[in-house]
Amino acid sequence: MFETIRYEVDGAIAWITLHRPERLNAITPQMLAELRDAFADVRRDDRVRVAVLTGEGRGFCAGQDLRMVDSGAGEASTIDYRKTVENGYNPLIEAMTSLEKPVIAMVNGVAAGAGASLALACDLRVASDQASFVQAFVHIGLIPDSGATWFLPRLVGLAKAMELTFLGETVSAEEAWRIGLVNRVVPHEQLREEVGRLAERLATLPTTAIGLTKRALYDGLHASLHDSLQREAILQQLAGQTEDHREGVQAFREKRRPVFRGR
Ligand code: LHQ
Repeated sequence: MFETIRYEVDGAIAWITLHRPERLNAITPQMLAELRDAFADVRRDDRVRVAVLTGEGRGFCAGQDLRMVDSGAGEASTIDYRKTVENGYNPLIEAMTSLEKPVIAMVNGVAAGAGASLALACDLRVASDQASFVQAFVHIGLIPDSGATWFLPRLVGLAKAMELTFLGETVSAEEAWRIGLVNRVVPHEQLREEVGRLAERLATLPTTAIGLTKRALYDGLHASLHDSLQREAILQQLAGQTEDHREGVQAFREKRRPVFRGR
């Protein structure tokens, strides 16, 4: 049913693959709509406890498809950028960050422009040693969008965020790891296996507690300590009512490994 992405559920893991390899998975309006639908499926499907976002071929995602940006020589583009961002990209970024299940970016190759933003909107980033990141916006006279101005300074600090966005230089996977842009770098041939292992591990953890932790961390980024303490109390009440919490405590008492079912 999807044309520009692949969506496969394997056990508790949803694999979402950007699928326009000949264009380094550059983003079209159709791809944005399909990604929004895919993340809605992840949200709805109780079997799914982890999502992985990756790209087909040698790129992760090259950002907005620039062949669709019609800017005749010397003229301003006819696209309504505000609408494209507000109705196309922003709901996707919000769907990913408000999803109360962990999302891993499996960064298999170059992530540029809004393609890098998609990786930033995931909760964890595992990069191939062949991956790279480019804040490409400046090269075409645009500003970073799809959350990049929010995520970048929080991940790498303001000074580095300014440098990356002003200069638009390519950041290698190793450098991305050094500055805190990615969680792990693995040899390219082992990427799928490593991410699969990480996803499987996350899928055996108490999904509700992880989802609520994600919510608390995101909300906490723009809250006072007082508000965060209050939010923790409210969310802890929710986590404390889950079967997984009961199972965790029981397993501790019985000195065995817990079996979390995500309920
Ligand atoms: C592409 C693209 C691409 C189409 C490579 N589009 N074909 C923008 C506008 C409107 C509103 C909302 O927000 C946005 C947000 C944005 O995302 S702006 C930023 C858009 N992205 C870029 O500026 C990145 C453009 N691409 C590149 O700089 C390079 O291609 C990178 C650094 C990604 C990769 O470089 P290489 O590894 O050297 O590959 P390549 O350049 O040879 O690309 C391979 C093919 O993919 C090539 O096609 P061809 O037919 O010549 O083989 C490229 O034209 C195509 N491609 N990016 N964004």
